[in-house]
Amino acid sequence: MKVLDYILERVSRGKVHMTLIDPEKQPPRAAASLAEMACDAGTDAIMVGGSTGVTQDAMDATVTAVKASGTVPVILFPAGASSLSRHADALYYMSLLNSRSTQMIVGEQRKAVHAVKGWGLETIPMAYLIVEPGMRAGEIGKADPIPRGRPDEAVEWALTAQFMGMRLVYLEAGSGAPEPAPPAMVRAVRDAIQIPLIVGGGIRTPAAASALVRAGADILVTGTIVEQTKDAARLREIVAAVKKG
Ligand code: 1GP
Repeated sequence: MKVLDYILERVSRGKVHMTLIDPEKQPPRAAASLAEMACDAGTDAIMVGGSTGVTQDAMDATVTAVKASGTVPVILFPAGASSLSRHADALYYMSLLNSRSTQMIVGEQRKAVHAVKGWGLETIPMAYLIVEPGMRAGEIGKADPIPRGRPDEAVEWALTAQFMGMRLVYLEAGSGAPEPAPPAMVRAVRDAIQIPLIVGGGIRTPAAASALVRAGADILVTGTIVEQTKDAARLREIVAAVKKG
């Protein structure tokens, strides 16, 4: 089964949780333990990536370790063409639509084509939209972040993505953001588009997770909470809040 079909099937049955693991934050063996913990907690997929210069070797080592200890698909979430791995199950072929840099919209994507084609890696077209504050992802991506009080702007970007054929839309407040994307923005986007909506960045509590899924997010992504606390109970509570919808 293709990973996109797996995601769409899960989304059709309920809310979905994904865990982000950044290869820069810990060695591969520790990443494997995090993946195991996340799978035990009920996460539906592991995303591997980070905002800053992860080398292909680091990606390969982490993806291989995570695949060996996890039980769910491993999807690349790369900052650019130099941080890919042939060992993943799929690659989010992301375009940072609200970047000021063509490199982040189509340039890195163009650089990646030969490796991706050669490896036969599944590509999942995804629009990546940075919402204030955006954190490192916003800086590295040279984004003009969507203001938190402008759900209408988020709707315009998300519809642009859908009309261009993207299969997923990701509203990203940035890893470690003080607060996630506003639920009112999530609701406005959910009401406007027909494709699944991913929300990530700054989700640390079951209450925040509940508010976002109730606002209409189909998929929630958490990273920092697992990496920093390694708290399996906290992660289980967040996944449970997501699944409860
Ligand atoms: C970042 O949305 C993800 O791309 C995860 O963010 O690390 O804040 O959970 P956190």
